[in-house]
Amino acid sequence: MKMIEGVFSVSDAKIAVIISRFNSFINESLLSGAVDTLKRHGEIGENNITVVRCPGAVELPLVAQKVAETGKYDAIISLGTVVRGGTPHFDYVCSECNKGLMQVSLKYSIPVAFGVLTVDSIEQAIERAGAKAGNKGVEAALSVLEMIDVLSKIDS
Ligand code: INI
Repeated sequence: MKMIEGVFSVSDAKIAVIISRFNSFINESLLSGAVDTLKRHGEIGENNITVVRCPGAVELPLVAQKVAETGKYDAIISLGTVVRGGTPHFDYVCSECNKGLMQVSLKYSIPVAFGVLTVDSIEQAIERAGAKAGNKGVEAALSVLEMIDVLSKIDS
């Protein structure tokens, strides 16, 4: 049996982290978690990490597409927070953001992690941004590290 699986240390990889400004106080914690994970688990140097900011979760797919088009990055981590309100707006924002990011990943064959919190309340967001329910930015970073390695092993 042949098994292909990824490890987390991909020190030569170039990563773009795209982060939305909406609910920025939560997103900054996701960013800290993601960058810390890229450095300590991925052994990636600061020079190989680029952070790009955009207004909201709706804009993440277009930014991801522009970043992917450059061909300069091995993976993209998208970070944001969408909090449910009293209207269907939440559903549109989440679904368009998620679909758009997935399209970029498949079109350019690079990992695009969905580090976007989709929650019912700010409390739930805080819990998932470094408190009792972990940190979605860490999870997103670990996923791209593993994916970069497994995709390169499939190629070789
Ligand atoms: N953007 C978010 O990232 N999170 C939200 O919770 C949110 N809400 O609730 O409206 C949100 N809206 C802005 C949206 O992402 C776009 O920036 C805006 O619609 C302009 O295109």
